[in-house]
Order: sequence, then structure tokens, then C-alpha cells
Amino acid sequence: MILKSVCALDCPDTCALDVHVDATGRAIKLAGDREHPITRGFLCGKVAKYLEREYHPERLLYPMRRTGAKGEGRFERIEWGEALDEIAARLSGVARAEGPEAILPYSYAGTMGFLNGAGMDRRFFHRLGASRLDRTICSAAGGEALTLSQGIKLGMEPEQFAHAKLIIAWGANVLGTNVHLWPWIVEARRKGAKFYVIDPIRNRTGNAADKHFAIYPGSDLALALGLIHVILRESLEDREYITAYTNGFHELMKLARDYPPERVAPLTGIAASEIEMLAREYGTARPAAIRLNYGVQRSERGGSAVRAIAALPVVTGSWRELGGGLQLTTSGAFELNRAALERPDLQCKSALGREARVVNMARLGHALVELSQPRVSALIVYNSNPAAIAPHQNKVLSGLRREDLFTVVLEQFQTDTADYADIVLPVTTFLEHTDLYLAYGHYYLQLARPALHAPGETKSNVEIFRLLAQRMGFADECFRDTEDDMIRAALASDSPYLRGITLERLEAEKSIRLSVSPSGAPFLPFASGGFRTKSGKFEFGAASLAYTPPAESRWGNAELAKAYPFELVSAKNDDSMNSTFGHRAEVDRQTSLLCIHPLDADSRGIVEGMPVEVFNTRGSCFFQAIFDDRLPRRVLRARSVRWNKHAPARYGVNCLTSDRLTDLGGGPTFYNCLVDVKPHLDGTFGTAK
Ligand SMILES: Nc1nc2c(c(=O)[nH]1)N[C@H]1C(S)=C(S)[C@@H](COP(=O)(O)OP(=O)(O)OC[C@H]3O[C@@H](n4cnc5c(=O)[nH]c(N)nc54)[C@H](O)[C@@H]3O)O[C@H]1N2
Ligand SMILES: Nc1nc2c(c(=O)[nH]1)N[C@H]1C(S)=C(S)[C@@H](COP(=O)(O)OP(=O)(O)OC[C@H]3O[C@@H](n4cnc5c(=O)[nH]c(N)nc54)[C@H](O)[C@@H]3O)O[C@H]1N2
Ligand code: SF4
Ligand SMILES: [Mo]
Repeated sequence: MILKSVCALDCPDTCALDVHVDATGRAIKLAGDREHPITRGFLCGKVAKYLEREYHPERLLYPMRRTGAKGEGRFERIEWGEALDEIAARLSGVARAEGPEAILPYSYAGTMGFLNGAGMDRRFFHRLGASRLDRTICSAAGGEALTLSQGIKLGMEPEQFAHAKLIIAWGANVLGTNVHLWPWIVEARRKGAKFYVIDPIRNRTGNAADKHFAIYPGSDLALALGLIHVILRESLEDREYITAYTNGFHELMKLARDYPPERVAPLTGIAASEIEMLAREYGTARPAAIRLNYGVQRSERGGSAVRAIAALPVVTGSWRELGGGLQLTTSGAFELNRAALERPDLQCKSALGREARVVNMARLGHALVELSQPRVSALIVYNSNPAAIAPHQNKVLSGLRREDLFTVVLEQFQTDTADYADIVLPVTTFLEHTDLYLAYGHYYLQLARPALHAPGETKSNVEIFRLLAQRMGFADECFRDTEDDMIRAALASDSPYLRGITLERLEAEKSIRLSVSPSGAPFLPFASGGFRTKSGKFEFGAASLAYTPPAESRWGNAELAKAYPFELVSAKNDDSMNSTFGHRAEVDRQTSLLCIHPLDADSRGIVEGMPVEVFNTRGSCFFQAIFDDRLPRRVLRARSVRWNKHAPARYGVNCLTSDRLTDLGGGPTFYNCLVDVKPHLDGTFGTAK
């Protein structure tokens, strides 16, 4: 039998799944839905093997209480009743003694489902009056940039890439992180399109390109301004589009004058002639598409870089054309009734009686170690593994080690974070619960019902927060809502994009294209303006776009760059989903490697295959060196994110990354990270600084 589901992982593709089950209800195979217009019958390698994870002997099946020291990972099984009572008692105690803001939820996109990711959990914490988490860890800088410039997070439909004559993957590892866009790129190339990649790293996508521009990390803003400079110098802009639909062009023109290719070349590592060539091709290829991904905005000037890159299809008027424009995300079209789902209004009924303070998740170490009034005394983690994925790991871990911090972790696996929990609660996977899914790489809204039985005593996040609400005595009706009630509430939106979408239709069709255009017609979001800024125009925002190099970069803080001369980029691993598949031996191996240019290795006495120590003032960790002569000099590559507990000395790459924030949105700057590297000859692994 084949049952339908949806991949809940944090990926732009949000695939529709066929779950093949045998007569006993056990899954025997996962496949991509052939009928789904985006999934088109195939899955990425990591999820094609998801059943290995689903039925893994190390799945957490029972609630547990910690018996060893924090971080040690020793636990005993307890009953659900006991676990919930203890959590409710501890949270009530903290709320009474220190105020509910001393409680901090910590979650991200372990599941992208609305109900389990931003549903009953939000209601619970709002009603409690807990600190609100600013969920910045991934896309905040780029999101804020698009909101400022476009007024809404919309982008090209993936289907329309097939019509482009030039496609630029800008900080976008399409083959690794967004593989369902690839068939349209292939189709466009078959019709003669060129495919270019702008990325410090030559990964699979760069290897498959017609041309790869190996840019220095964090210098994209300079490149974008350089491209605009040449486009304007050569009069390749679309004056009509600019006059009708934009604000601040004059200031942009003035700013771009300061970025001739000769100036931009040393800043970016891309030759002036190449910059000119790229600008000319982009300015003349009709239509031209940019797949911008989040790699670009994980840097100190990342928000401004996104604003400047998003200005390109506006300056050239490329948005007018089928196959033209840019895609960073499509998520803005999913205008569900978030207030009904999340119920922020419940905050005024909480013990706090007002809106709670906001805590930035990208600075978890700071929140746990330094934040006061009140101090964080209880931490509830779900859909995330901050001990491995959050920046400035040593600070995060010293926070998690605090004896006076009560920590609860809802998990499927015994992650690094779960090792620090006082109570661990076992949760279902997306194959085992109901949820509603948006996408950030296409325009289909999808419903999934449980395809498989929940093993052991696992429960969904929704159910756990519902039970906790009861234990806390929250009598509000919304805590009795079923999953279907919640979906109906979310769909009760007056957005035209959601017109005609009901739970009944979702039940029947599973996946429904938002009403972004008349049925079947391509969606061209900004073909004739339609920006959602206050002015209704695209806001270039040139006043904030002057380029300064990131502090942690080769042209940044000179003293720092002298002490730590290597730029470490720890971007995604093709076979991972952040830390989610860290239990797999193959993933562990991939994430244990450090790519280094052979001449750089030579300068440090490193030979291929050697264990090396990478370090800076924040910490140090160990890798095995492998050579890559296509890396720009003084750029190192590590694939993220390894489980700390599998790494020597139990420190992952994020003990090196900084908790400095981006220029917009308060996002993390994972990819601006200065380090040094040396051979690790003695074979023993000391503790990190
Ligand atoms: N296989 C796989 N897929 C994933 C994930 C995963 O871990 N593995 N994670 C998911 C998540 S959470 C996200 S947010 C998306 C992210 O998807 P992407 O944004 O595509 O992934 P990243 O690896 O973060 O960054 C993309 C590329 O940007 C490059 N890059 C880094 N710094 C710079 C820079 O300064 N300038 C430029 N131009 N490029 C730069 C990186 O080398 C990388 O190749 O992928 C999702 N899909
Ligand atoms: N160095 C470096 N660090 C990075 C990045 C990088 O590129 N480099 N990428 C950053 C980015 S873009 C992101 S988005 C973050 C991602 O960081 P996280 O959001 O923490 O993502 P994962 O590491 O995939 O961990 C998700 C966890 O959620 C659990 N989970 C899955 N489904 C459920 C569920 O239904 N309920 C509960 N309770 N748990 C569930 C999984 O078992 C898994 O352990 O990492 C960031 N960290
Ligand atoms: S991770 Fe992405 S590509 Fe892989 S199955 Fe899930 S949605 Fe599809
Ligand atoms: Mo992400």
C-alpha cells in the first residue's frame, strides 16, 4: 500500500512523499510523489534513506530523567505522568519565583510543520508568559532585507527557471540543498542557457556550472554594487521599470559609481574583467534568473548583500519576463492566520500580563550565561539541537552546564543537547503525525496525515504541549483544539493567495498550489510592480549599502586577520540536514574533514590526511585535512554540522563560529569566521579553550 506524506525537513523543496507500507503497517520504502509538480518522483539521497532513521535502534521511545552529570548522557526511564508533573511543577515554580520570562523556549525547523513547529507550542508559551524567542538562526538577515526592499518574501516560481537564458546560483548549492530546482536548470541549459555559480567553495554545484566565481566570503555586497556599476555605465538598465516601480534609484546610482570593477576585484577576489563580463551577460541575457540562497546572508553584511542582489532584477527589469527575476524564498505567500495558530493575545492572560521580552536565538550562550532580570532558569528545547548548531558553542555549553538551569528536550534522538537535559521527552517523526506545510522554494501548501504508527511512547510536540497546558491548569479552549481545529484556524485567512483552500480540499488533494495566479498561469510576482512596501515600490535603500568588509574577514580587522589568517566557511553538507543525520557514520566522516588549499597546508606543515587543530579565541576543534586546490587561498571549508559527541574533545565546528550578528535581522554570521590551523601531531585531544 502507498500512503502519502510530506518531507518536514528544513529544505526549500518540501517534497510530497509516497510511503510504501507492508501489510503490518511497516514502511518498506520512501519515494518522491510522481504526480507532484515539484517533487517529480525523486527524493534527495538523505531522505531516500530516512527509514534508517525512522526505525533506528537509537530512536528515543520513553521519557527519561537525567541520572548523570549534565552533558554526560546518563538517563533512566520514567513514566509520562511523572515527567509531565515534574515539568509543570518546575515551570510553575520558576514562573512564581522569578517571573515567567525566566522560562525560554528554544526551537527551530527540525520540522517545518506549522502545528508542531509554530502551533500548540506557541500558544503554551504565550499563555505562560515565557520569553519570546526571536528565531533568527537561519534566514533572518535575508528575510529582513527582502521585507525592506520588496515588502514581501516572494520570489520566482521554480518552474519558471526553465525559461531563463542565464541562471546564476548565488551562494546557492542547488545540487546539495535544493535539488528539485535542478531539473529546470537542466531544461534551461538544454535550450542554451548558461549556468554560473558565485560561491567561495567549489562544491558539486560549482563543478556542474559553466563558470564558477570563487568569491571571498562575505564580500557579495561589493560584487553586487560592482555589477550595478557596470550595468549602469553601459546603460543596460530598464529605465521604464525603474521609474514606475522603484524608490531611491538616484542614490543607488550615486553609490554604485564608487564601485568600479577595479575596486571590487581585490575586495572579492574576482578579476575586474570577470566582473565586467558577468555584468554584461546579466544585463543583456533575456531572461536572467538568480537563485540566491541563504549562504550569502550568514555574514556581517549579509542583509545588505541581499538587498543589493535583489536590486539586480529590478535595475534590469528582469522581473517583467517569464524566467526572469530572483528566488531567495517563496514563504511570504503562505499568508496563513498565524495569530489564530499561535495566539500571541494569550500573553495578556499570562502571569506577566503583557508582551514578554524577546531573546535572540543566535545568542543562546549570552542568553544562558549573561542575561539577567530575570536570568533564564528553565529552557525547553524542541525541533533543534543548539549544543551542536548554535554559534559560540563554548558559551552555549557553559550555559547548558549550569546546575541551576532546568532543561527539557523534546527529541527523536539522544542529541548533544539532549545530553544536557534534566528531562528528555520522546517525540514522533513527521511520518507519524498530522501537519500542514508551507514551502520556501515553491508555492504549494501541503497536508500530511500520519503514515506510520508512533513507536514506543512517543508523542507529537502538539500533544506534549497540549498535555503540559492541562497540567499547568490553562483552561483556555484553544488548548483542547485538535490538529484539524488548528488547521482550520490557520486557513481562516483573508489573503487572496489562500482563497478556496479548505481542510476538505487539502484532505482530498494533499498538495494545493496557492492562488498566486489564475489557474495554471505562471506567477510573475513583480512583473508590474506589486511590491508590498509602504510606498508600493521597490526600496533600493542605498543609504545603508556602502560596503565595509566583515570584521572577521581578510580585509576586516587587521589585527585579527593577522593572528587568525584563515576564513572558515562551514556550509551545509550534501548528505546532512544540519545536525539531523549526525548519527550516520558516513555523515560523521564527511563532517570530520577540513578542506585546505595545498599551498596553505604547506605553509602550516600540514600534509594530506593529517589530523589538524583549527582554533581561534573562542575555541578549538579537530579535523582531518584534505586538499582542495580550487579553494581561494586562505579559505578553509568544513561541512556542517557534526555531532559534538562524535568529535575529538567533543567540540564541533561551532566552537569556532562567532555570535556577532548580521547587519539586518539579528542573524548569525557563521560564514565570517577567522581561524588558524596547525598539525595535530600528538594524537591526544585536549580540552578546548
Ligand atoms: N543537503 C542539505 N540540504 C539542506 C541543509 C543541509 O544541512 N544539508 N540545510 C537546510 C537549511 S537549514 C538551509 S537554511 C538551506 C540553505 O541552503 P543554502 O543556502 O544553499 O546552503 P548553504 O550551504 O548555507 O549556503 C549555500 C552556499 O553558499 C556558500 N557561501 C558561504 N559563504 C558565502 C559568501 O559569503 N558568499 C557567497 N556567494 N556564497 C557563500 C556556501 O559555500 C554554500 O555552497 O539548505 C537546507 N537544505
Ligand atoms: N557552522 C554552522 N552552523 C549552522 C549552520 C551552518 O551552515 N554552519 N546552519 C544554521 C542553520 S541555517 C540552521 S537552520 C540551524 C539548524 O539547526 P536546528 O534547527 O537545530 O536543526 P537540526 O540540527 O537539523 O536539528 C533539528 C532537531 O529537531 C529534531 N526534530 C525533528 N522533528 C522533530 C519534531 O517533530 N519534534 C521535536 N521535538 N524534534 C524534532 C531532530 O531530531 C533534530 O535533532 O543550524 C545553524 N547552524
Ligand atoms: S530534504 Fe528536501 S529534497 Fe530531500 S526529501 Fe526533504 S524536501 Fe525533498
Ligand atoms: Mo537554515
